[in-house]
Amino acid sequence: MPLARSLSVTSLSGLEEWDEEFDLEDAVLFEIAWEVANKVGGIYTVLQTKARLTAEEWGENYFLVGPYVESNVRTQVELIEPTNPALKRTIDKMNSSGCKFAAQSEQPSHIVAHFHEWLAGLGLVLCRHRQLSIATIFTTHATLLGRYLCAGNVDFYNKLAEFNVDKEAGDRQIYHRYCLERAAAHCAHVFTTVSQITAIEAEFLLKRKPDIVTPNGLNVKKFSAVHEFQNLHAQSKNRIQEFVRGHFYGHLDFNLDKCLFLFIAGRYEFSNKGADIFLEALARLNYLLRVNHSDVTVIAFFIMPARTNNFNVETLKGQAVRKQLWDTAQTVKERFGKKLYESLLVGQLPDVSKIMDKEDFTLMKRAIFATQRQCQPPVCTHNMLEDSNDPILTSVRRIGLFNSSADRVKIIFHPEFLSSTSPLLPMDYEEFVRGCHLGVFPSYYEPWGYTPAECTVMGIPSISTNLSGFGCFMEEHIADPSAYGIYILDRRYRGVDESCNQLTSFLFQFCKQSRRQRIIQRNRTERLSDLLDWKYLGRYYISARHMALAKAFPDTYTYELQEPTSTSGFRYPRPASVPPSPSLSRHSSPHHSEAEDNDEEERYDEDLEAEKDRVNIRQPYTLPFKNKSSA
Ligand code: G6P
Ligand code: 1S3
Repeated sequence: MPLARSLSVTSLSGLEEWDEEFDLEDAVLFEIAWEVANKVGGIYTVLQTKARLTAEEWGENYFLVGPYVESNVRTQVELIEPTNPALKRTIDKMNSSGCKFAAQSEQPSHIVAHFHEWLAGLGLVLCRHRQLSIATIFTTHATLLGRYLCAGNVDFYNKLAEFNVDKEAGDRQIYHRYCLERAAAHCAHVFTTVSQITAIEAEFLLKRKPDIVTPNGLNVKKFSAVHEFQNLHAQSKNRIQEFVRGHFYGHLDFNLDKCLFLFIAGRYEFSNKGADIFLEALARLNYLLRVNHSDVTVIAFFIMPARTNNFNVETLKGQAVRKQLWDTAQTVKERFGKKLYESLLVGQLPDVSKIMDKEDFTLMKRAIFATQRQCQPPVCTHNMLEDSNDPILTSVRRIGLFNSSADRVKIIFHPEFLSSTSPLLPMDYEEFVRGCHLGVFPSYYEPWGYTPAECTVMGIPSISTNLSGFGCFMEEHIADPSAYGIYILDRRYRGVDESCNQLTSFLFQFCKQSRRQRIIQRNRTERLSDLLDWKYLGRYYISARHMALAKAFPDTYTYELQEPTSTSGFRYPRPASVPPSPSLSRHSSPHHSEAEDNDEEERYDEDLEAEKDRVNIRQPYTLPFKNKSSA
């Protein structure tokens, strides 16, 4: 079915509006990436979360093309016959003669092909080389050279203009891949990156300035009641606490109710993702909490996959011991309840000194005996294949955080992505994040950074940096990010040691918050989620496609360049109950009463919602794009 749509078009700043009839008739959109139904990293999340919005616009003319991985196809793909006859013939032809992107022979009038990352870039280069009549877009989610240079010991951002890119790529033996990436960027009708910071990087390393920045969004799940996500936090936190009870059996000498759960998660790039400075800051935090006699205990989780040989025995034993204690308590409780019931039946109050007999005590003593432990609770939950060279474990050995009783900061390294079927910590990633108090992502190289964005939409505060696309985006859109639980670490203008001190200070301030302050802060964090919704951010992708169509088919489409600048868009003002002094703005005002705070926050919420509607943050959106025929 040809698609004809009428969209109401509004500029980002909300200043200009016009209605434009345009139709994509027989236009077809292909998005091609290695991570289509194939989870490797963040690109999978981009495609998976954006799919619904794109399908709403393109309907059955939207196709995702990715690698055929049998296990993924079985779990993530529903096999169907294409309804479009031209496409069916094309696929049949490809199947029978090997993979030739057969668009030449069966071409609908207007094709947009959007390629993600260098791995898919070859297709784009071939499309242009073979002069196919296709509008092409290339999005880079990180540059190859940027990633490699940052992982080494290089002052990357200050040296951007000076790198001899060919030599650097050659030295790292990635010249062929680098050439492919650069060729795709240059061949594309429209070149995009996921953030301003990566746009600058691309301009220097790939030698083309991106035409438009396409920030990453998420599918935001809105709850009708504000307290619902807070309840989810409490439920998930209980489950993490259960795990901690098992992991620290025999050493549970800290108050779980005063225990804060911090975490870092993602691809295991030790310094690019900032695990190095997080560990250093934890060591400093441990010192501060100890000298200040704090009753807070911090448990920092590292969820980064590494090569392992499954869970280690001590960790599994911890959960088994916990389970055994639980079962013992249930058995004694049942025996106790039965005796109590029988006593009441004959009209007597039980003799409390006799209600538990010798057998009960033996059961309990045996269970307690099982919690005796000679070793410290393990830092790592798995048997690591490269234990002695592992960067996290090497750092832990250096800073000496071995989960001892005296330490206020404990470390748990879980070198595998989380799963709800795990015998150890049976939670999926989303549940785990909801149960934590703070996500810590002090990345040095992070073109976007989905992890802090995911925290935000779940109402969990996070630390990111001004070298990450997400951190810069939030800095631009929020007047006082830390008041909303968005802590942005300065890694751009400070040395490593200074950044580490700043990170320590963020962590220490966070530990000093009361439960009430944390609850208020989570409410504020969650308010930011509209900003990260594809409903809002999808407009940049729409714009990129229109731009590409107009460049490839100038006789049919026109596109008036009106690039939206994020600064001209929506900006969250400082929350109501935060005092104006920046030095005090990290917490909600301690001198306000709870009732005053709540009233102010509610009034603020109403104003904020009205403002979001005024600048059209929630509406479907497209840019000035015309079909020549309808112009
Ligand atoms: C949510 C729940 C509260 C709970 C609180 C714990 O807000 O609705 O019932 O007390 O979480 O917060 P905390 O920051 O201490 O985990
Ligand atoms: C890249 O994945 P990464 O973790 O290697 O793409 C992601 C999606 O655009 C982005 O969020 C991340 O910063 C990049 O680094």
